[in-house]
Amino acid sequence: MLAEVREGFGRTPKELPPKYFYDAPGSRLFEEITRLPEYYLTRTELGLLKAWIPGWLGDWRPRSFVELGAGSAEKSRLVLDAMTAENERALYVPVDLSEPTLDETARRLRAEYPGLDVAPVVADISTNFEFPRALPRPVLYAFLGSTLGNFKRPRAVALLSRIRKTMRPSDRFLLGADLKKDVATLEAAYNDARGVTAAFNRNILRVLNRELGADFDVMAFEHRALYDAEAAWIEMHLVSSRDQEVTIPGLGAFRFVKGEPIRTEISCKYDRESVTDLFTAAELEIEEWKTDSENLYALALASPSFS
Ligand code: AVJ
Repeated sequence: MLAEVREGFGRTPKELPPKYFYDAPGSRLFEEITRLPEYYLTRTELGLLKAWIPGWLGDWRPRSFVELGAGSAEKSRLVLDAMTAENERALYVPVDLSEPTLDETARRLRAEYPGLDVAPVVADISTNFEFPRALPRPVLYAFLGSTLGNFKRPRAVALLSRIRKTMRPSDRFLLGADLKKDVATLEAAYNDARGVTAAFNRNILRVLNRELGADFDVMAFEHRALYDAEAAWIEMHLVSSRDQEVTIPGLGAFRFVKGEPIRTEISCKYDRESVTDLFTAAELEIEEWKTDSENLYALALASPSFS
């Protein structure tokens, strides 16, 4: 963590990796975000999963489900229901950064689904983590919630390629992707009226204070979220509300001038063309592309391409 913060704070503007949002309070704040009226992503994705998963998994019966960034696995139940519908045994491999979250998820799901084997993997998917290979086939890999959007193109392609390398012809990859749309709708989703996203954003400074002994004055940074239409991503910033100095033990002192931002997150927005571009670079091809009636969000189901 210290090395990553050193690297991010060496840039202009300063940056922090978004994975550090999700300590226990941060994960609770994120859950709260998913229920906000402005944050259409989670409920729209859930609607799409409800509409399409039973049909997709009825014709093609996966025996393993590997989910990246599984978290509390709420949306995963739709897939698990379909996999265990005919009393078949199934294997669920939730992959997440947070061991306590995974333990809790595994405990609950084992109690709820008697036919399900749960084999959680604690891993940071943004690094060179190796996907498990010896799994009952076919395998459904999924990366939901539009979390791929936290990665710029090279790292998104690298992650997809690592998944692709473990895929056999009968395996599939399911992606949830937030779509490009009008700026007002996008910015409102990251600037909610109740200020939950602001609290979520600032929480990353509390994480640095606790984990690294830094001395951020958390309330001296303002939340900001802006859509960059050219890059097609939302950027979240924490903007220094005055000239100030922050000390991070092991890294030294950092000066902030009034108005200076720390970029804490990018959240890429997609269309069918940009998803196809990422998939093609990773040797994946779209088999199904489904959007909601308002074109807010998409599910893409992909197979390995052999060209
Ligand atoms: C979990 C990364 C998909 O980018 O929409 C929510 C995180 N940040 N509100 C997103 C988030 C601010 C979320 N992802």
